[in-house]
Amino acid sequence: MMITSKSLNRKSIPAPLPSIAEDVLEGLSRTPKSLPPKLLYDATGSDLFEQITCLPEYYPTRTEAGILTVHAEEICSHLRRNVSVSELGAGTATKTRILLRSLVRQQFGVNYFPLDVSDAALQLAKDEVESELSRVKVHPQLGDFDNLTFLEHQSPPRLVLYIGSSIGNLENDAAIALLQNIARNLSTGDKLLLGADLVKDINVMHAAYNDEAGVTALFNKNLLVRINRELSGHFDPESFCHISFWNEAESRIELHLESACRQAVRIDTLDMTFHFDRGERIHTENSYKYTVEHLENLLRSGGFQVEHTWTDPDSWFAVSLGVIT
Ligand code: AVJ
Repeated sequence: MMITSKSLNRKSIPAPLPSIAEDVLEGLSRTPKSLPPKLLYDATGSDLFEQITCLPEYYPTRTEAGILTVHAEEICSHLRRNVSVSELGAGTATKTRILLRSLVRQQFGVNYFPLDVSDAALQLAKDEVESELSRVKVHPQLGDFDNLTFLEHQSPPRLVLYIGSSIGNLENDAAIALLQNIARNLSTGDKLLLGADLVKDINVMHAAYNDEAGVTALFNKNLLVRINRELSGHFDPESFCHISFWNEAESRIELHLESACRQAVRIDTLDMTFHFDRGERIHTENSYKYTVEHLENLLRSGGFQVEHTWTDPDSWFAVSLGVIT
């Protein structure tokens, strides 16, 4: 049977998350080929990303963690008592614990709602947060950012965390739309803490996505391994090269998988064969880099008023707090 976009309609799939079939079919049918970055984060991909965050070249995680550590008390002083904390794309919530530690010092208890597409990452987040911080109750939310109504169901005041420069995966319009969607599910006085990577020396940015150990290459190629497993695909990951470079005009790092030869790849579940020229690429991820001004404007376009922005001494990363007025 030929699987069409229509027969893959979300509502007809009884799985807890939509199948990746529709995204893969659409992305590989396009010219140039592309796949949505959220597909990088299956259990293996989330684990590989955790490894990336520990690489010597990958500065964003430790730079942001530094900002949160230095300014935790000050950030928490902007929050009201009994705040409900949720996090978009929480992963294993390692950095979040820095904030939660300060928060429980000022509060009786905290409800924490981490949202992620990886069940494995959520389980780890719950175990690690609850074993360290007995006054934090973790309520894992499995899903992507399409449905943010869980925010509305929390008791106000609310704090939404969208840190780690995950917003950098999104083009400007999509980033604004997401912030507006967050804002729609919040009310006056609720806040958003947004972390984003800043434009800096090109060599520093380049090295972060072309690490010596090759973990980023594995992370990128895992997308093909995932398609093989979940959609009975026949990709040979070895016949694709990890490519990553700075796109100055777009102010972003791009990740691609480049076919090392002319080849045809069948994906059984889609009943499709995709053709690749030698050197043809699949665009797998963008990682936008911002100026503080751009980041604050993004928050404003999303419907938030900027309360404060914190950066590290080198201005490599920024964490900005917005409020709904
Ligand atoms: C999780 C999107 C913030 O853009 O730096 C890291 C993803 N990709 N190395 C980033 C990523 C390759 C990461 N974000």
